[in-house]
Amino acid sequence: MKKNLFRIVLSLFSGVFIISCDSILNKKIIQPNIIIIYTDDLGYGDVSAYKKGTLNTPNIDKLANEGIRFNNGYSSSATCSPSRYALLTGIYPWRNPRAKIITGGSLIIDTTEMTIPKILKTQGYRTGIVGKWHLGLGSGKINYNTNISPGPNQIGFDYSHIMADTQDRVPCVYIENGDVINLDQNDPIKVNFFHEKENNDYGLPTGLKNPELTTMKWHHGHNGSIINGIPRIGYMKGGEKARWSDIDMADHFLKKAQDYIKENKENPFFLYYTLQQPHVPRTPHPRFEGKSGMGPRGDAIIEADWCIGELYKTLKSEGILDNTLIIFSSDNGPVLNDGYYDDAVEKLGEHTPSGGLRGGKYSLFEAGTKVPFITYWKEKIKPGVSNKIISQIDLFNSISSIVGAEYRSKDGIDFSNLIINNQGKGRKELILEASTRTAYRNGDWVMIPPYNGPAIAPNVKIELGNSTDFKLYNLKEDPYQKTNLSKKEPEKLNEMISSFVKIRGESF
Ligand code: NG6
Ligand code: CA
Repeated sequence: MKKNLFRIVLSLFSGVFIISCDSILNKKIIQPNIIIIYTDDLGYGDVSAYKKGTLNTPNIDKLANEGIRFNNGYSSSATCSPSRYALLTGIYPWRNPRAKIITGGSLIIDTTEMTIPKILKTQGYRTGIVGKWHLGLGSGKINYNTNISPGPNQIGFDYSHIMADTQDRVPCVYIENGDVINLDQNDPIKVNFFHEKENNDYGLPTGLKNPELTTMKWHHGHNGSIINGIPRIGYMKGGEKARWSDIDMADHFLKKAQDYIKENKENPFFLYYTLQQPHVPRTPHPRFEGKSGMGPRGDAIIEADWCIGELYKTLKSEGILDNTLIIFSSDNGPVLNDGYYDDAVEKLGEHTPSGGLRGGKYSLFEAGTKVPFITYWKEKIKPGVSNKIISQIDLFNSISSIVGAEYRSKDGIDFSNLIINNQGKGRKELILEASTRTAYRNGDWVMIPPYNGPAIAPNVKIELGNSTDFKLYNLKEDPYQKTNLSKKEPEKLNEMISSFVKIRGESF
């Protein structure tokens, strides 16, 4: 009774609806450990289970081949912060004007909002995040020299060990439960960014002034403070002892994730393991250098795959593999040159990060948001492939259902039956987002409205989906979006526009 009252009060505050709905597991409530493994900028074709090619990801493939490989799995957005917002809240990112790529900004999840870790806490789970956060911290200019709040610990995580934004943004330090690790109070951290009034490089070397001091050269953006030879987005002073080592980042996060698993294996736990690869700057440990033959981007993917294999081994050696549901995906599609000269373009060879899909990161075309999406649960999930449409936005409702909780977000759908039993329908329709622009998928059809802006992003050289006309594609016949059918199929186009407007509103 107390618990129910608590839930009702919580739901009133969070605006999340509680509906009575049976769990897919026929009311038998089970509490598997749940791990979401989330990569950064990994494309649909970067996983060899999706696209056999020159790059091999045996550990991710194992999850895909022994679990369910979703061929129509989507992130909510073609960039990071909005996707991560939607994943944790089950709310479309375009509903939240603050859900844009964050550079030193405030927390974009309201502390009263319901989140996946909060749901799991109501069911007695321990909850932790290890890796990239990128959902903002604090509620104003962040002071890294005191406990930083609100952050992950205020939106449902009992434990957090994170980098604040991205590996290419300052401050280059790890933050555990709100405190910068190894911070020396006599060497306080100061940070500011190009967009801030201060715009102060503290008189320290930058990529712009001192390119000779960089070991990785910037191509566009990324010409602020030089940390470990890498010029970053923004300026940073102090915190020398707290700075991360880029080449050790993968090992660092892996170790923290493994420790968390070991410490919490007696309780049901949730781990949100958010790897930094293959986002820029790509800094695989030297033991992975040259392994892919594709330069640092390929090597970083091999490193990420290795980390996932090691995490898997830990689950096995701790005896909890068969009681752990693993969900693997990526926050957005792939990009090659995202701001540094790192041979990603030059050494790509035959590899197709998007698996041939049109576009990439930042794009409204398929490759922006169609990403690897895998669910794995040893013995419980039968190996299979699904062509049903599913979005990361659906994980909120689905996870809630799996653990027998009744929270449902208004934008998500409970696909627990699909995720675990490979049964039931997928989504009929879905709004896709890229840098606040939106498109619409319904069944096999995709409609992209007209948007101003360059057709191809000048630096990253990715087709963004901007044009003066409506675009309409039938993915069944044309998965690579080569033929715009908007003129040939005016009725279909109108039908798509009106369904889109119903969800999105007129002001898309
Ligand atoms: C962009 C950065 C890009 C990357 C991206 C965020 C420039 C020119 N580009 O602004 O390098 O950091 O933000 O990527 O600075 S995401 O995957 O976290 O969304
Ligand atoms: Ca990303």
